[in-house]
Amino acid sequence: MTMETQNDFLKERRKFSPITPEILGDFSAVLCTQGNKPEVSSEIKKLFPKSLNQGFVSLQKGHCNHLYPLTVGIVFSGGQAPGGHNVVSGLFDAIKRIHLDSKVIGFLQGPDGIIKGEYRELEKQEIAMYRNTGGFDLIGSGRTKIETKEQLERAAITVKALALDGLVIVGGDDSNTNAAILAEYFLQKSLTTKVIGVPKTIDGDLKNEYIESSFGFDTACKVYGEVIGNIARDAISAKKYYHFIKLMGRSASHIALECALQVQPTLTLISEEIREKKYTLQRVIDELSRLIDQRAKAGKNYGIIVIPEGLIEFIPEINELISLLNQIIAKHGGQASLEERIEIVHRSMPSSLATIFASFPKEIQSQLLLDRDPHGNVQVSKIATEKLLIHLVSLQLQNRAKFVAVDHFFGYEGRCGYPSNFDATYCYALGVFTALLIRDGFTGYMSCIKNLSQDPSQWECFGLPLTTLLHLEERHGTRKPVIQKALVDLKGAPFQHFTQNREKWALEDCFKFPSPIQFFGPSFITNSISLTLKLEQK
Ligand code: FBP
Repeated sequence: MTMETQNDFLKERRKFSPITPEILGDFSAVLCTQGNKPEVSSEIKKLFPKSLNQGFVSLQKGHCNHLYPLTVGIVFSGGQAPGGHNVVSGLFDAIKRIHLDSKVIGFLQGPDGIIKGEYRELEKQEIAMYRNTGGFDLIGSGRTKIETKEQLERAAITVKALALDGLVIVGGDDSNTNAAILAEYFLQKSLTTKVIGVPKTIDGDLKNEYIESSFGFDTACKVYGEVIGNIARDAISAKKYYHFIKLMGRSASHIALECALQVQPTLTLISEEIREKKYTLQRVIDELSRLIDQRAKAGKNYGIIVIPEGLIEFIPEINELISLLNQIIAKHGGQASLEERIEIVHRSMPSSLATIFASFPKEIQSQLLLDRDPHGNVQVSKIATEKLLIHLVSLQLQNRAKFVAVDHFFGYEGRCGYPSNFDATYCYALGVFTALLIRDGFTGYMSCIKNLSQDPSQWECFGLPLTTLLHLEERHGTRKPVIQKALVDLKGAPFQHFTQNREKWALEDCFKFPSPIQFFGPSFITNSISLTLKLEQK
C-alpha cells in the first residue's frame, strides 16, 4: 500500500488498538499446556500416526524463559475474509515481544507461494499500513491445495531453506485439512517447523462444538445486512419491485440466515431446510408464487427475497443433476465446447433430469456446464440462481400478480470490507495466540478462541488438535481426510428464532435497516456481535 492509497478514514482506523484477552498480557508468565486427549477415529489414527499424541492446549500460568528469535511463515488460503491482516499484525507483534530479532515471512498468492518458494519478509512499516484493513492484499491468497507427494516435498524444501520455526495457514475447512497433512508430513520428515491453522471463512461453516465462529463472517454479514436493508427501504418506498438477492456462502446458509435475522426480509430460503423437507424446485417456485399472490391481494407488489448461494445443490433433484453433470464434465469436459457439452448432456441423461435441464434458460445451462473448481465442485457463485428463480416464478404467475423483479448477488462486496471491531479484535488475538503455540512447540493445531460473546478481555484461547476435526469422506473415488462443513442447525437457536417470526415477516413488512458498520461511537454499537453468535451463546 502506498501513501497515495491512504485516506483520512484509513489513517484513523489504523489507530484502533484491539483489546487482547487478559491471559495474553504477560508472555513470560504463561505457558501453552497440553491437557485431555480428544477422541480420534482409528482411520484417522492410521493416516496421522505422528500427530496422535496431541491433547487440547490451554494457556496456564507458568514461567517461560524463551531466549531465541522465531522465524514464522504465514499464508492466506482460499477466499478473502475481513480480518486477515490483523492475524498478521497480531502474530508480528507477538513474535517481536517474544524476541526482537524474530521475523514474519509472508508467502505470496496462497499455498503456491510455499510450493514455489515465493515469499518476502514483512517489515514493521508495511504491516503498520495494513492494520485493521480488509482484504488479503498484503501478500495475496490462492486456492491451491498442498496434497500431492511432490507438493509436500516442495513445501518441505521451502520451510527448511527458511529455517521456519512455524508455518501459519489461515484458511477454511480445506486449508486446515492441508495444515493437518503438512504438520504430519513435517513430523514424519523430522522437520522442526510447527504448523498452526487459523479458522477463516466468511461462509461461517467452519464451526463446531469447539470453534465458535470463523473470522470474517461477522463483517461480511454486516456489509450485506446494511445493503439488503437499504434495498428493503427502497422497496417499501417505491412499492414496485421484488428484489431477489443471492448471498455468498458456498454450501451452508449461515450468511443468509444471519442477514434474515438482521433485516427480516419478506422471505429467506434456507438450503438446509429445503433439503431436509425434500422440496423439489417446483415446490420452491410454488411457495414463492403463493406468497407473491397473497401479498398482491393485500396490494403489496414488492418484497425482498433472500437466496443462499448454495441453494440449488440442496434441492435433491438438482443435486442429482449436478452430480451427473460433474461426471460428464470430468469425462468429456476438458476438450468439449459448450455446445458439445449441452449435446452430450441431452444424450447421456435420464429423461427426467434432461427435462429439468432443458427447462432452464440457456444462460443457466451454460453456467451449470462451466469448468469445475480445483476440488471438482460446481462453482455455485457463478450460477445465477436468483435469475433462475425469477424466470420460473414469472412463468408460474402468468401475469396473475403484478410481478417485476430485480436480481442482485452480494458476495465479493463483503469479503474485503474493513473488519468490524469484532473481527479486528478476534483476528489480532488469534495471531497473538498462534505465536505462543509456536513458541511452546505445538504443531498440528488450530488456534482457537472461545467465549466470543463476552468482553474480549475474558476470551479464552486454546489449541485444538487438527486431527480432532477430521474424518474420511469419499472424494472423486478415493477416501480422503476432510473437515466437515458445518451446515445450519435446524434445531439451533438462530434458525428457531427465524422460524418463529418468518410468517409475520412475510406479510407485514417488518424490515429492519442495519447501519453501515460503525467504527467510532458507543461501544454497544461498535462492538456488537452477529445475531447468530448472540443467539447461539444466549
Ligand atoms: P472460503 O471458503 O475459501 O473462505 O471462500 C468462500 C467463498 O467466498 C464462497 O462464499 C464462494 O462460493 C467462494 O468463496 C467463491 O470463490 P472464488 O473467490 O474463487 O470466486
